[in-house]
Amino acid sequence: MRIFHSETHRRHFPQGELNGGELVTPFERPSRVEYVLNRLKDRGLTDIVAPDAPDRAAIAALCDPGYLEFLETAWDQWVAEGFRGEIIAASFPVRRMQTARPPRNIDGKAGYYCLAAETAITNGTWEAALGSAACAQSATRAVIGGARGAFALCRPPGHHATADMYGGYCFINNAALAAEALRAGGAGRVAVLDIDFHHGNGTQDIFYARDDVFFASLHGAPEDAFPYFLGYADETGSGAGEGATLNLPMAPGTPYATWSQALDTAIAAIRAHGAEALVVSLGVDAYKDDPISFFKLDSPDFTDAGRRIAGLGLPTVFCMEGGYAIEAVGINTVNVLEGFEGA
Ligand code: 6XA
Ligand code: ZN
Repeated sequence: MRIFHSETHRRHFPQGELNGGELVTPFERPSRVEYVLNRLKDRGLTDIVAPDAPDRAAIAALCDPGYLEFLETAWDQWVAEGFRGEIIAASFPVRRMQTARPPRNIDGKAGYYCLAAETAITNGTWEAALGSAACAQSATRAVIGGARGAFALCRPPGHHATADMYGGYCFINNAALAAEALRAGGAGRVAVLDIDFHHGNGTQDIFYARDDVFFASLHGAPEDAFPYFLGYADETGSGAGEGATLNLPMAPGTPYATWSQALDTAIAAIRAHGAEALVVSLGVDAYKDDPISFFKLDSPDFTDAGRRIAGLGLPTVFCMEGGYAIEAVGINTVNVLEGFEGA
């Protein structure tokens, strides 16, 4: 399997994440990638290459122009304003406020374009997000070119990012870029299968009213888990997209026996939808020892999940999302890929 990895991810390394009222070292940190790379190499998956330059036009087609301009210029504006810390949004356009008027002030603008305050922006965040997007784009190109599967080792991740908001460690929605590129590459219908512990609110939002991109997500129930405000089972799509969103929220303590049934449900729905290509939002934070999640998957379960996904028989782009049990992140990620390859 061809693997795409950009060194640029290192440029995004905020020092602080707002967690439980403290500023802690972010769970989403550069070393995650090293663990995945080391495990890939240990297992003989050594076809690891740098992506092509990002396709900026495709990113512009996916995202709101004001949002992209914000991401690209935020750090310089923040520094020019005289702020000394990292960009952490603190004011948001919530219920009964103005949601269509981005402020001029950079502190206000950050809140306008942010959906969750744990995620800091620093010098280099934009470049890292572009490099991450480039990995997804190059992996998709490989699949369009005939590969059965390709792995984009995306960092920062993407599935919480909407067309105009960052948060949950995400800035550009890599899985959505991949899905759009697969469509443009000739697939009539595409599916995004999100197995990260957290609901892929950004991906759902981007495709909610469309029937050409099916979205299925297995995740911690919104009553109990980030991102809290989306991912209920009764969100099924709107307009032409009615029926093309499938949410499978699960309770704290969910074991693989239950999770794998949900996976089979998602797989059956993807088959029924007639998808010709697949994007997997590959987070491994459903792992039992993940520090910020509450499912109980063990490492061999990820191999089994990869095998089941391969059963769809679809050309597949894997995009890295979350997973924070640092040493197990490499094992669990590569287990999914090996399960897929071996099937
Ligand atoms: C914020 C938790 C963000 C979780 C991000 C993630 N308290 N998403 O892993 O998949
Ligand atoms: Zn996650």
